[in-house]
Amino acid sequence: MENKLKWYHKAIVYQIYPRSFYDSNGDGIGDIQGIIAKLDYLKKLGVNAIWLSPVYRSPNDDNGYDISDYCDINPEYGTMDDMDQLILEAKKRDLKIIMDLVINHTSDEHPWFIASKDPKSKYRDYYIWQDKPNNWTSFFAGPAWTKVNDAYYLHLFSKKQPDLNWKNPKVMEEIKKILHFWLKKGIAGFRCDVINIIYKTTLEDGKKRFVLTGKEHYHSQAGCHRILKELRSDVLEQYDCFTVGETVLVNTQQANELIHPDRKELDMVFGFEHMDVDHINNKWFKTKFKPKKMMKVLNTWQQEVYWNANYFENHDQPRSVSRYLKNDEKYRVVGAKMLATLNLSLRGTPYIYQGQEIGMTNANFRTIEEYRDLESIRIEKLARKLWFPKWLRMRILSKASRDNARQPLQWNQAGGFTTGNSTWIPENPNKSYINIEDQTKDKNSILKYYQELIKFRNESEALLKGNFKPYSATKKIYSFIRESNDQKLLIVLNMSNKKPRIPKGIKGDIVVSNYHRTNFINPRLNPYEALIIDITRREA
Ligand code: ISL
Ligand code: CA
Repeated sequence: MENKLKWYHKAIVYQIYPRSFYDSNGDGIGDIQGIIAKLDYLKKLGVNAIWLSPVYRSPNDDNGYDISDYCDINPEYGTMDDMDQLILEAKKRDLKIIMDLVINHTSDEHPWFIASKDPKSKYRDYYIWQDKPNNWTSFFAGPAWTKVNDAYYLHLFSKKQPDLNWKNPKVMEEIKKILHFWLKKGIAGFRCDVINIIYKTTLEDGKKRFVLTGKEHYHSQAGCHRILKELRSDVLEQYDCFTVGETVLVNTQQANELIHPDRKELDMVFGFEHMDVDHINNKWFKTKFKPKKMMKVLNTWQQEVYWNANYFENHDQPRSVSRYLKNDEKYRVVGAKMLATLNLSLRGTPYIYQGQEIGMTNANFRTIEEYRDLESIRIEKLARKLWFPKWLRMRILSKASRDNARQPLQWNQAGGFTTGNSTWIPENPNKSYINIEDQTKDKNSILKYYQELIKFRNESEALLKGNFKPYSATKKIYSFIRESNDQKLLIVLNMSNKKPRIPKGIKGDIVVSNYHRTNFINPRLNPYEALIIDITRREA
């Protein structure tokens, strides 16, 4: 493995949610010129690649995850010229661009779908039409079928996101053209949206479930593997690029079946098992976060999966400081640094989501009107129908809504996201004390810690390519070893707000510490303390 590492194994990827990153023209919506304006900021942070959530033409039912033209840019974000300029400016700075590839579904406003409503159209079979719906349910709750005239079409997400029919070879040809279009422009890969559910083997009724009835008919099917192999051999192999799959509901075996190099499908996948440890049944029913459960999942993935895509935040997940820290006011700064240490020292390619590098928090909206995400709005309606009281509905959303991660990035005390006087989604008032400008000046800030940690990682053989060995996983402390030929590191993380004893026998040189620790005289770890200890020359 060590010798086979490619650039994307060593890279750190920064995810941009364009709508909320930086607004260059004062309309309250982030845009491509805004990204160009901030490339130097990203370069200074030290990341190597940028994954852009969708910027394609879209009616924005699901903020761009509903595409109406794959080879055009959403006018709210700019033009194709802006996009070409972004690719060029990024290249000048040696930053790679990864595009979001959403090919499970299109928008219902895509010309293919509009045409396919006519049963006689040659586009009819681009989508999945039936005279009668089956019992499948959508990821956004409710039935997965909607009626148009006398027939029903399948949509695993919103009804404005009809699923493509991957049994139709013409769909494959269309998508190949789109891949070539973008790769020829010089982009370096794709993050492939819900890629493991694109192939529907049968349309029979599913086993009744609390969520996602029907999934056994489309989850990680043989047909999906065939598609991925073909896209790779016929298109992707011709370019220096990589793919990371967003793969819902996969276990480690299924992950390996998608990414093992011998199979020639994807290069890595985002698993969800570590995101599932703080809820029962579905993400809306949050339980107390127990670090040990997370440690167990991470140990399994680290040891069993060929190469991991490591992340703790993205545009669908609540903010990690609000989610995993007992008191995110008191411990936000040390806690964010501890989580950074975890994210950047696991084996695999780390992904950082915009705002994570300054410890941005959940939204704390007070009214339902402040929410923008279609999923949140749907769930709130559903909960109202079920007589959930208002305080409970608001509480559920405040913990689990995707809008928690979608507030504008906080550039300075006034916000600094836009020059206009409104933003498409309310800003977080805590911008006054959580923002990039302040943290650039403060040498103890989360941002500075990220910069230093990234530098350390980029120079560390063990972190870049070493193997992973679990050391201990207790209720509070997570520790593991990363070892390469010439370097051996022990990572020790207190994932609690308590002060547990440092595990016995730990010696070595402290090379990273979020408390400026230089020795082990204090035998207890501070709340959320994180240490990287060089044990190359000592036995731990
Ligand atoms: O957040 C979720 C719903 O509760 C996830 O299940 C999410 O829908 C799933 O991870 C798929 O996400 C991706 O595809 C969706 C899009 O809405 C998400 O933003 C995207 O990341 C449909 O394209
Ligand atoms: Ca704008």
